[in-house]
Amino acid sequence: MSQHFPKDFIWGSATSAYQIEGAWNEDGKGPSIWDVFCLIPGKVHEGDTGAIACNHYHRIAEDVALMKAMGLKAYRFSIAWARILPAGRGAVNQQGIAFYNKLINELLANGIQPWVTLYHWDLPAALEFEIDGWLGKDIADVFTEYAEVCFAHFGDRVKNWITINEAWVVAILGYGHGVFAPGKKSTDLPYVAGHNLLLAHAKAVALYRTKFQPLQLGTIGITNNCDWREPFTNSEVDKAAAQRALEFFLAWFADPVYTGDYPAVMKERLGDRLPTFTDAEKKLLKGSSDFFGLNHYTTMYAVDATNNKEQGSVYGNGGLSADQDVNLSISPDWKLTDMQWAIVPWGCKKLLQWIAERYNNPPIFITENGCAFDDKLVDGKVDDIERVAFFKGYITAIGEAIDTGVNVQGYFIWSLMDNFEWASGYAKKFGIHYVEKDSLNRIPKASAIWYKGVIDANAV
Ligand code: PNW
Repeated sequence: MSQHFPKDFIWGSATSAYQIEGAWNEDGKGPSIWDVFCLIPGKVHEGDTGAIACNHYHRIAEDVALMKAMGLKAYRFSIAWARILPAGRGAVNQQGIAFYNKLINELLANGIQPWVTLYHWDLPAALEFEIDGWLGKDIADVFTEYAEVCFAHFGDRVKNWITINEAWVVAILGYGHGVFAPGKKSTDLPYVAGHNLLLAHAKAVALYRTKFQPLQLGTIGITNNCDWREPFTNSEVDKAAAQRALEFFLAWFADPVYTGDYPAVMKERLGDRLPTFTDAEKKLLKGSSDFFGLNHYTTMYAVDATNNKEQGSVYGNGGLSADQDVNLSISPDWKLTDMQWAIVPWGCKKLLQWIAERYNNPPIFITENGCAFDDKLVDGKVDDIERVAFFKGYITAIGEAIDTGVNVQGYFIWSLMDNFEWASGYAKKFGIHYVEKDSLNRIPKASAIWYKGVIDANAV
């Protein structure tokens, strides 16, 4: 499998601040919407919170040592906005700056490239109260101020920036289904939040490009998530349904970044529920990503639901389905992870080809791919056969996509360590190293050893 990968392919692993750091109110950090959301009864499985999580805040040295032992060349993490700006804007918390300086320096000292996400869902709570979070008209500018603080303090050493992680999840799960912070349930607000997330991305990139990139010489982009949608039959209506589902999922956020505007199908179906960009905003958006960041986990079949609205009106894993008239399903033959996400490596290959075709073969970095399975200890180690099989399947499929000309340049496993899985709490385990919700254990997994083998085999 290894022969498909270019020699300078980036092999890494990823995490996010709220899911691993803990130290939720230490050293001057302000509360985020996830700190608050977790305290609301019924929102998170068994009332779990990220207050301690993997305690990464206090374990930088040993966690970076684990990365080094695994042979990682790159580590994707996110900055907790409220550690840097406790009230979301205004005064900078120097202890927050010091924490990320220490992490970045430790990574570089160990030959690991930092890939930094500015926003992985932990909005400072002050901004939710004061300016209505991602619904507020000023949020894009406030995000850009925060981004500037990060570029100014870390950009001398950080050369890979990701503005927003998964705007789809923020918009649909945070403002549509209400299952993620800030917990709003609405059919219209996801499109408003999504609009502001895109503008925040574009403004931060414009600032980086004018003020920092010429000297710092880094790259900047956005990471979107998308499943593959396979037409359930060969009928024209099902093929169109699958295409529509992908446009409502991925093109919603990728078209503006590559073409300057939303997909036609969204404009037609949503009418004035979809905000519009001014000409200046279109210009700012078009070409605003140096690379295509993709998080990919699973595949579903798509069926046209135009004449079957009672099923289509239930939202599924694809957004607000009533807007799309698409019904989703999975094959009983597909194996599932413990998240109940189907394991379909060929879906990953098809999605990569779809992106290459629609967006003129951009450099793609898979910034997340992975699976949840319970850990069974054998002689003190996790013999995670299913996870090894998952990675073999997906990495082989990615290699095949590269063979057909798709420009994939990197792959980050989700996640470096098992962590706080948002509304699912600690119930489902991801990643390479196993962490008890309140203990300090990191136990090696067979998949980590296997992944090291892949990295070594592809070493430059
Ligand atoms: C991503 N969905 O979340 C996030 O970037 C990670 O923080 C998270 O731990 C990981 O994937 C695993 O869930 C998603 O409903 C959450 O389609 C939900 C969905 C997709 C991605």
